Amino acid sequence: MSRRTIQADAELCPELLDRWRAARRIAVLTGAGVSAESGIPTFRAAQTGLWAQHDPMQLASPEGFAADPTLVWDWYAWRRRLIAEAQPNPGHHALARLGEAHPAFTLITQNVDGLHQRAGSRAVLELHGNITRTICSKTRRPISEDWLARHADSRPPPSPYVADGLARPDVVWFGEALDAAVLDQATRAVQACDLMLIVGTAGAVHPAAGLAAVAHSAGALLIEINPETSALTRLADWHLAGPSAHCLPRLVGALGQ
Ligand code: BJW
Repeated sequence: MSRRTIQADAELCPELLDRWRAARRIAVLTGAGVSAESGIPTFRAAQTGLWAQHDPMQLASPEGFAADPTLVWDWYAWRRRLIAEAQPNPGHHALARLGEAHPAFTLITQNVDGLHQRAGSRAVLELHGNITRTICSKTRRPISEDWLARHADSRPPPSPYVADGLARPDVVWFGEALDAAVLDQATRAVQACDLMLIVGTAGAVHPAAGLAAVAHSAGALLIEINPETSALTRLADWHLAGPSAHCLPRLVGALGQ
């Protein structure tokens, strides 16, 4: 249980806004819920989540890719198309405004869709990579769009670098390590922040979810935005119980940003 729950349309209490205005360093952790209102399915929603329809270990693990690379490539190609057609929503735009307005602001995302950047956020720490980039499965070197277009009849295309390599999305699958430099920057940001905003994540996947506990242990105020409770709600000082495309613009507007 968070210490206080505020329903989506209830008045934002002055204490929360005062604490926010007093914050010197802000860190934000976002998850799939932020992009839900852009039409991108989340992972763990009971009926519509990606993992309700597909086995995560088949589609988002090195073992799954080795077993059936075409299945995995086609699934990511479908998601890339969905993301290319999507637009950032008012939640993404509100976070971009917040980042502009605040001198010490770090946006950490688990999302691979690039919608924060398309909304104008800069220096986004992408913990789980980015679906629009493609790498070699063996060397992890980047593969160009030109190479992919020239080998579009292979699913997946071969690697330009090694004979036994294949093209794969530059995302972090289960059992794979996150980029050490990105995780280190994120960890330092949450250790140093005095306010952490956690938006649209179930808090089920580590080490990303553990960042909330790091901020909590360091004494930061935690505010969660999520229509449901999550594994992180018990750490939150405030839980704004509503969709992020509604709550984020409201909060940022109330702060005059
Ligand atoms: C709304 C909303 C609206 C809806 N507004 N909100 C410690 C404990 C236990 C296990 C582990 C541990 N440490 C590591 C592990 C293992 C594993 C793990 O965490 N397993 C758990 C699931 C049990 N972690 C890993 O394997 C990680 N790697 C690792 O630890 O490596 C160690 C290593 C070191 C050295 C060498 C080698 C290895 C890697 C994890 C990678 C996760 N990858 C994925 C796929 C990315 C690519 C892709 O997109 O296909 O990342 S899985 C998936 O989950 C994706 C997401 O980023 C991630 C988190 O999901 P998220 O964002 O929370 O989404 P949902 O759907 O779960 O939740 C959505 C939320 O939004 C809900 O709460 C809704 O209510 C809410 N919502 N509408 C606001 N409108």
